[in-house]
Amino acid sequence: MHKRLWTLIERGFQPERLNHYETLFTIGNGYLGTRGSFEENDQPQGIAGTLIHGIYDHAAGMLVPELVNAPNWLPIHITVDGTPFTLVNDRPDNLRPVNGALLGYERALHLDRGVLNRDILFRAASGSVVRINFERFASLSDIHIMAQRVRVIAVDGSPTITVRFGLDADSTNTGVNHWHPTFTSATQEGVIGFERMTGQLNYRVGIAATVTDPRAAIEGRDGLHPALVVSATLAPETSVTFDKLTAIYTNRDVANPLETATAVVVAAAQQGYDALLALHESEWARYWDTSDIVIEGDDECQFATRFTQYHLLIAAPRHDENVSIGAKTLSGLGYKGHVFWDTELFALPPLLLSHPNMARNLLLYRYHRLAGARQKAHENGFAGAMFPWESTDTGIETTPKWSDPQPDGSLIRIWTGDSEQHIATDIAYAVWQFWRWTGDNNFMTRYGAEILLDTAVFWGSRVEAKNGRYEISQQIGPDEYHENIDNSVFTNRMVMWHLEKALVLLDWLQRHAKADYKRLVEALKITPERLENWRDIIARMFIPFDSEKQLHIQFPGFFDMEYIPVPNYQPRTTSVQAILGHTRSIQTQVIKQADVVMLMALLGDELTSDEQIKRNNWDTYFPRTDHGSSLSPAIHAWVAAGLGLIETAYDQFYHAAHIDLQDNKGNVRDGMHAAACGGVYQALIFGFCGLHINADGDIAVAPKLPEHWRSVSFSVIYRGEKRSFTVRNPR
Ligand code: IFM
Repeated sequence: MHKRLWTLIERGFQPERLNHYETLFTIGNGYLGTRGSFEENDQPQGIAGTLIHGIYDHAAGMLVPELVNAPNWLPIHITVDGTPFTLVNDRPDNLRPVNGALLGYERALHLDRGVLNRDILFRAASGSVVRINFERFASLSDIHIMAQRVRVIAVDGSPTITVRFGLDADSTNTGVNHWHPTFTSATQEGVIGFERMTGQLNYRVGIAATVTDPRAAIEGRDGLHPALVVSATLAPETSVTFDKLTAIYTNRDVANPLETATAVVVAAAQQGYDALLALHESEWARYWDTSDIVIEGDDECQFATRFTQYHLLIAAPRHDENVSIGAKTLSGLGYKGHVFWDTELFALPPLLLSHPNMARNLLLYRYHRLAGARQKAHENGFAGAMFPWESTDTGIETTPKWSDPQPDGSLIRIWTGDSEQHIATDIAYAVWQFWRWTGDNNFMTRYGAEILLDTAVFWGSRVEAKNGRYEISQQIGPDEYHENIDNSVFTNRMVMWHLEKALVLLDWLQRHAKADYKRLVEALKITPERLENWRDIIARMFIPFDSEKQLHIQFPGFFDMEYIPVPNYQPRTTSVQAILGHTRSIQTQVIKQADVVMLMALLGDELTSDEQIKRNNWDTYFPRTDHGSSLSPAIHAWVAAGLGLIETAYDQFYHAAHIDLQDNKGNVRDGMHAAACGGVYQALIFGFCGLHINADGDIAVAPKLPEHWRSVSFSVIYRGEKRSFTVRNPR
């Protein structure tokens, strides 16, 4: 195994990339994610963050709830002969004679085993030189345990070192406090910790830590920053190693989070760091067994692909069917931890094919939130289930109505929560795909069918019988630059697809699961009139199409707007929308992200099997697309590969795979782009490798690889069986 192709490395401290790298170097285990902040916790610009799935709070004065930044379990402060180890000192403006000097720095995130290392060479004011190795992981075998190891080696001199292993209860969401002022402290000997409660929703988070060294003494036990402190004097060229273990529970897990965390961390200390690490690593090996994709002939894309899949794996809940993956995973505070269509159409498919149970959890999250979706439908005067555009723990609509204040103080109305209604069908699409690929009838009859059918009931009540056909007004399609338009071809066609599948499903239920059929038909009031209405909608839904030019029309009136040749705006470091300004760009044909092209990706030949129409759509919409959203390039790569436009597909794929690594949009500080990560997988597997279910119900590949790729190897789980493929480039 080439370690290089599994390791993200930062050579030399790069303070200008501090926040970007905090995101990239995130570790996690599907329960929580912890940004790559430093143990010494003293970077003034740093955004430390541990986000735990499901812990949302709505602070006073905020428009919507957000994931809460949990207490910081990372702090480890080291002094060498009394000189505090810090990277801040390394900045020329901070250099004071009493401080030490940073002589070397390297950080490595091992994607194969979910372990983060940082190696430092540091000279104290006394002249002693030490090497410090930090290591941390969030255990994948016991998701409540976090482990840190610090090793100090005397390189020159005989230093006395003091290490303060702390916990920090004072965390905020970049200044917004979500914590109730009172807290409870741990009382067990050798253990520090506390329990905090969120201010609005009363979620409780208990955290307990210990150090596996009998000399460790407790300081500040009853405060918000308790610590365990150890000192040692090192003979030249000797070393000392300390292990700090932390356990975290919330009242979503157990009734008594602090007590449980305390008991668990004590037991973990008895197991010891090495045993915990070995268990963690073997779980990671199991993850990669079905998640790894090997690309021969392109080391750069090989690494970037692994990097994106690592980030999906650490964000995906394994043991919880009541949480889901937010648009920015658990690696940053962007989009406030809210769940969008990014999950079902982008992040879920890789999990569906490699770890179906995790995909199942994501769908169950929606199932358990049907009440919120029904509430939204009811409040808007519709029947059935209308899922929210942005979702949190409650499942009610949590899209803010207004933006944060703009530089001039103005607020912009956000319409997506009102009008981006295609989310209902996106979720139904994911349910359908889950059924197709897993063949899990049990899931479908118990859960999936209710989602797919009640969202169909919603659409039946939502579409408008107008002009002798069915129309849907006031929509936002995937292209969010054009708001509140009528008859988005994406939405209308997906609704048609949705109702078709609802009928197929009902037919299947009637034949194979009679009791469930009866239960659902009664509960969801799927009357013969309703079914007749669905058939009529399928027959007469308005699908905007230019029969002269033989292409789909994104929405009527789209081509009447000003044409802007997007490819001419190169090279650019910002979106065309930003260059033209909001007011002008919405009156042009500039598209934010794959829209008709998204429809082509999702429906393939079901949209059209006519190669000329496919090509016309592509030739029309690709040059109009701004890729103002990170969701866009991977979908273009997928579709371009299918069309045999391999060079373009590769460019788009490369772009998608590096969105976070290269921080092209300058916003990775706020977290990883979950959808781009999921899109990379789909572009590779469905696009370049052409994986599909064939007419015989088996899976097959139809590869079209970039010229310089020798082969791609991957495995998927199809109907409970692991199937492995290697596709080769004939050239
Ligand atoms: O869901 C996306 C949307 O498609 C584009 N804007 C960002 C959202 C969250 O990633």
